Amino acid sequence: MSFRTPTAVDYIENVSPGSGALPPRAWYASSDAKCLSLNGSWSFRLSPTADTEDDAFAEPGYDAGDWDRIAVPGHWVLQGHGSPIYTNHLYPFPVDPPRVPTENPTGDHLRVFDLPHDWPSDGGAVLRFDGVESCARVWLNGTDIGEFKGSRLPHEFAVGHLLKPAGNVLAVRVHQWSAGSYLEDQDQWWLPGIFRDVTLLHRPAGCVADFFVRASYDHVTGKGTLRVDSDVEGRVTVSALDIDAATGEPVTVPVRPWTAETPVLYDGVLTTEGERVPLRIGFRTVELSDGLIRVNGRPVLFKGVNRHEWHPETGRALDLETMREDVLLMKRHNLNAVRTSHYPPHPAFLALCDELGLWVIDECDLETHGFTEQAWRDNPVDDDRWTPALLDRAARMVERDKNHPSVVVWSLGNEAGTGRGLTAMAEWIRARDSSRLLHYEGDLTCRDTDMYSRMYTRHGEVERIGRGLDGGTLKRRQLPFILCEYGHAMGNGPGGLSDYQRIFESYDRLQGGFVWEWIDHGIKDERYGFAYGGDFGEELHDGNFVCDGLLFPDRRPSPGLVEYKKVIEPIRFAGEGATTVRVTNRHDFADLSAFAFEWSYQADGATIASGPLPVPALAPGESAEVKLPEPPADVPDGAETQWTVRALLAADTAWAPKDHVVAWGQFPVAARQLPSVTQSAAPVPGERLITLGPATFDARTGALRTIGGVAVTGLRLDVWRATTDNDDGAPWQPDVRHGLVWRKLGLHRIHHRLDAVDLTDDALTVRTRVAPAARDLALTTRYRWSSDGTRLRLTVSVSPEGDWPVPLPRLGIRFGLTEADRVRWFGGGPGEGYPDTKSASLLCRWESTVDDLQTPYVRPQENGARADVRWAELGGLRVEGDPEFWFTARRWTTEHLDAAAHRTDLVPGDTVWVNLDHGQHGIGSQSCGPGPLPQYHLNAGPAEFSFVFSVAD
Ligand code: IPT
Repeated sequence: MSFRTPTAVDYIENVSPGSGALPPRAWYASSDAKCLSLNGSWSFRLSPTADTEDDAFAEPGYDAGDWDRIAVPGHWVLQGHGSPIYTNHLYPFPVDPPRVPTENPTGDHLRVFDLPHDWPSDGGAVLRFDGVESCARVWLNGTDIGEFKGSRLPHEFAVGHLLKPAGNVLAVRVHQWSAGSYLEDQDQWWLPGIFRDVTLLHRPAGCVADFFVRASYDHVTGKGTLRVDSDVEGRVTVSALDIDAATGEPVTVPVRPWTAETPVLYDGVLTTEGERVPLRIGFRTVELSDGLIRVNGRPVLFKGVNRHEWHPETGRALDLETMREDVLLMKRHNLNAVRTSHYPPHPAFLALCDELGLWVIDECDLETHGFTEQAWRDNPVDDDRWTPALLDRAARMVERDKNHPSVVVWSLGNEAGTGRGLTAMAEWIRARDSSRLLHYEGDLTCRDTDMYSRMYTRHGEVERIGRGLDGGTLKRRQLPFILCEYGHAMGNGPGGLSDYQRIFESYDRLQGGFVWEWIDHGIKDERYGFAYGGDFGEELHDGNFVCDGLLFPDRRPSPGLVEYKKVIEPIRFAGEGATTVRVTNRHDFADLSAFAFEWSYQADGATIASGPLPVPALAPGESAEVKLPEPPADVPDGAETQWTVRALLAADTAWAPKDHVVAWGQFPVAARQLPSVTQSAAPVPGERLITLGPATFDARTGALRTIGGVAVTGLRLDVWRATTDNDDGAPWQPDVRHGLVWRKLGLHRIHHRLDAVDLTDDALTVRTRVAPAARDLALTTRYRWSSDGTRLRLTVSVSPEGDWPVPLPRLGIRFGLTEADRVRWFGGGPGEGYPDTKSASLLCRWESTVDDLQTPYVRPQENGARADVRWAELGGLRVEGDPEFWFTARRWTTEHLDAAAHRTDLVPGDTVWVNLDHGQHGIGSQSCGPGPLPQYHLNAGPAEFSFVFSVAD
């Protein structure tokens, strides 16, 4: 005898995309047909399995009085019912497609609604779900109208015949797991629920069903051709272009083209017998020609980012303001492209990309990454039974989004291996829409694609690809190259962006890339501030790998975004001596007429003069030598001087106000004079203390005690940093993972042996041997103190003993100060910078509090170093560097920082710990890519560096 799952729930494990839904079509808001949002508070009941409860709740009259309430759109696991699960590529259930676990959290959603009084009694109606994870079954007024899968895709049902003026009962049963889950193995939280809008649309007789706006641009003639194909005949009008044409009829007129830099949209109307539909038309032509991706005849360089939909409180249920904020932040940080990793976003996001100007790679809701664990055996994309589901997903994306000018590339999905299903999707898409290009990364032969795309490829290989030396299939060799993911922005980093950009700009074949990723998917959490994988007791999880964005979860830009903005700025300044600056317009389409330029002149970091800089309205790609004014005469003697030039918006734009800084450059004039201290004071030994100039030292150990009365504790050599995610690296990285080796060597538990305290006429010298237990490696370290009576100079000399197999994390000194709060410095700022992340570090005088120096990485780790610091003042002390140094100050020790798992673990102590570093190891991108390039390694070798301490004014 055998028992079976009741047939009523068979649809969950069925490979078919669903039943009952209408064919996919364009997503639009009608000008005149009524619609009713069904978003809001719904009744909700959660069951542990798909069949715990029967479907009686769908019947009119059912009493759901004792149910909970839930916000729609929303995810129930973020509203107190069950918990979120985070896995990168592992399926959080046994892999046995298309079967799913018996434990299948199932949310019954119920909403009773009346039609508005003015809802027309004629015509039909459509019920639209914009996104439900992962499988839903729907009843209206007790009638089962169908079920569907495809979480981030719209599904519509014809419901006109079922509607009543009042008391309509909409019942939706949502299952967390379904056959569809096998196609949705994206690296993100598993978040079940009705997470996008639910809308009832009136469909008047003679209304528009589906339509396709085809608006191309001929860059030779300057004319655009518009043709709107519509299932229902009608007329198309565009008043600004004097267009009044029948649907299906092409019209060619002079137009201004749409580009991401110049997003010109023409308002039009599609009128059928029953409805008017507003159109926002952008004329542009996307093509692959001569091996390059061209828009309107010109190759484009993608300066992109991968965007998942994320809000720290509502997950993937985003409101319009949040979507707009994303686009504004992207534009303000010089991004020009977005890959909608790894599913089509809420359609309103694409409308914002049309309006504000971003190139979009629209990616299908498809990833089967977990099959890599079984060498891709049983991969649904290579199994014909799944092909209808794949084609359904492709069609739902293309039909929904086909009228967005910003969408220039369709992507088949992400990390789904290879297979016939992908080819079938590509063939369908090409047949339906030949006006865009195709992307898929997972197939090295590029069988189905128009571009060779890779992820996390190291710099050297990208350069070889740029030179065309990478081999591959004949087809691949003829294609342009993009990095659909690079620069893994997990924690501190990514490093090496400027080096990538240099390579992209050197070879035509390289058409840019998309940094991984836009925002940390941290979940707002009372316990931790922001939670990540494992914080909800998941049996399988991938920790903070879900926090790898250029924005913190609360959308504050991280230093990575500031760095990226600088690296990709569309206007470049190069200093040519001190009298001229070379300005290059690196836009692909726009001239420089929208920008104002200014110069300023700094002496020791303080601006002493500034003014406008006349720059011609250079065409894209053009450069000009621009004369700088006479430098100011009243420069203090011996001051370090420099020019700073900036490009600002000359007027308000749709995405930033006038004076928003788009690009800048700095050029040194007079070099810095290094601090010098005459060694005139002699150390004076006392019973317990030695006095030297303004300082006292412990007579036995030679340890510094005070400078000018300011207590200084624990000053000594420091080589350890709280390893970053990029130091620790990802397990699959082939290269040495420095963070692991550092810890294995014991660099976090190093001993300082005191060998000698020597007093001479002009110095106090302390000799030590700095080494970890169990190792024969050491850094012989000498601290030499001298003074002119008021200033105190420390020279640290370090020589490595033994064979150091890896670079050092950092090399410098650390010490503790009490009562330090405000910090002033002359050096790089305002934010942090490390050897391969300091392009955006602006040389200037800065001020901050110690707290504001901290970068709030969701998982605490090394952060906050200011680069190229000449001098810094805090806690009553001033320190000058010979040479410049890296400056860090925090209210906890490196050991505390290293031990912390969340920001809430960091508890300020009484002491401010200061690190003055001669060197820092680079950051790189090894949390999912290559480590720092060799030129950013802090190799162990003999080193000497000095600091001059004095009492701050
Ligand atoms: C790559 C994925 O495409 C992306 O979704 C994300 O997981 C990213 O890595 C890492 O954060 S896949 C990786 C194994 C190269």
